[in-house]
Amino acid sequence: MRAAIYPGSFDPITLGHLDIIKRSARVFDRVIVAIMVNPQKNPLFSVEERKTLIAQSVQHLANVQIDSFPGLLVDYVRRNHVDVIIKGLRAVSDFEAELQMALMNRKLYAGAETFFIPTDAQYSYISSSLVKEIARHGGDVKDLVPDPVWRELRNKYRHMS
Ligand code: COD
Repeated sequence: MRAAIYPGSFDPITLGHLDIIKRSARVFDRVIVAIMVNPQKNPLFSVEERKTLIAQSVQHLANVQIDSFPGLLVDYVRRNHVDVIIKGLRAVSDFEAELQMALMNRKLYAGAETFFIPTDAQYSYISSSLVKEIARHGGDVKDLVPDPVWRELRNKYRHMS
């Protein structure tokens, strides 16, 4: 049984994230989507809201589970016997930061192997922060996020088209 973890902030989950989850679920026996809780960030959605939105978006994927964790990713990986850390890559700029984290995670725990999955080109420009900015200013993000997230953003920003 090969288990992978896909860690992130997921504030909120986007179609780019969902594509990486779907493709990982085809390769690994079990995929854990883990919301890594960073107390220094000021998220739009609470951890519980993010969990619910991810659960609604992946309900058709039987081997995907959702969790949250407030500590170091490598501690979660070690404790839960996870084989692989999945990261999505959109651009060279992602690669620089992700490579640094992959090397640091492996330094902290030699069992932490990171696999990179390139974004699907149609989602390469999507980020949670741009989605939030567009929604906050009333723009439509329907083509960028799963339907449950779109509905929730409309609730939060009622003037959105
Ligand atoms: N297409 C494909 N992949 C995408 C897309 C897209 N459109 N958008 C984002 N992604 C990828 C990102 O590259 C990332 O791999 C993943 O999806 C999650 O993205 P975000 O933005 O939700 O999450 P981040 O980048 O804020 O997550 C950073 C972590 C939470 C993973 C990191 O900070 C972490 O591991 N924190 C835990 C504490 C820790 O261990 N720190 C030491 C790290 S060395």
